[in-house]
Amino acid sequence: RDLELDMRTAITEGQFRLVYQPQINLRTGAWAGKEALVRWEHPTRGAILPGEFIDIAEETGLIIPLGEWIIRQAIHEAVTWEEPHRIAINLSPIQMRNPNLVGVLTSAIINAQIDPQRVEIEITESALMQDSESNVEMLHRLRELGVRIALDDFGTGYSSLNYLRAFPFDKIKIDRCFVSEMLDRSDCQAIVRNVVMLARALGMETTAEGVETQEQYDWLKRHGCTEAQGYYISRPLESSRASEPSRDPS
Ligand code: G
Ligand code: G
Ligand code: MN
Ligand code: NA
Repeated sequence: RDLELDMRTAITEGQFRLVYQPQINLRTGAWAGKEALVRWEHPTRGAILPGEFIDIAEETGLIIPLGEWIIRQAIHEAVTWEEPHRIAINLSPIQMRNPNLVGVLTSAIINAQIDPQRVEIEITESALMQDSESNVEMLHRLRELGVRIALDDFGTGYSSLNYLRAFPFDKIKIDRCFVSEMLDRSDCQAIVRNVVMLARALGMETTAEGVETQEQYDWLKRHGCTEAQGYYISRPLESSRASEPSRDPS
């Protein structure tokens, strides 16, 4: 609970920063976008990963001011990059229920003069599970701004297929747990292959998460997955390095 108190001052004291993990286009080998991942540089505890503080931020409501800072910062940094890659921003389910969300995104986009098509919102299945009707309505309002919408951690929630019917996502992110085992387990491989086919049939792109080896990369490319993200392509980078020229790892 000490973390909660510390978090309240951390935003104003500038202790949060964003790192960016590249997503590569598997057809062209060029970087297509980057996912913003928040980091907390705690004055005495050192680096704290989101796994340790996002839950607390959600329980205490601090995710609202933190989430606003993340949206503004990610868009602000993305326009400084040499190449106009997409910027993917994770949204917590709590943020989805904040009526201010559309206003925050709109003003960030207008202030930075970024093409809204460069902005991609990542939401998880759990965001849709809770109070799904108003969340789907929020997704439509976000779509009206011109931003892209990705379904994150696909396959780890409940009744996933229903969400695909409820909203036309631009992209499905295939969860790391399937990708990391797909070459060793035929069940995981069948799931990845069929999610890619299903997405394509629905006119959605796919990003495989947690790609760590060339074998996984090649398999995904061969099977028509659109994009890949993971340590094999690149670890998350500082913003200043996130604008380095794209390169095909293979
Ligand atoms: O950055 P890391 O690889 O440790 O991320 C761990 C988890 O924290 C992931 O599930 C990721 O989606 C989440 N996370 C990282 N950055 C953000 C963020 O900016 N906002 C939200 N809501 N979640 C984030
Ligand atoms: O839930 P989400 O997909 O947003 O989480 C992203 C998290 O996954 C981040 O914490 C990031 O550091 C981590 N990550 C990114 N690429 C890899 C990878 O190739 N392998 C593993 N084990 N973790 C990864
Ligand atoms: Mn994500
Ligand atoms: Na994910």
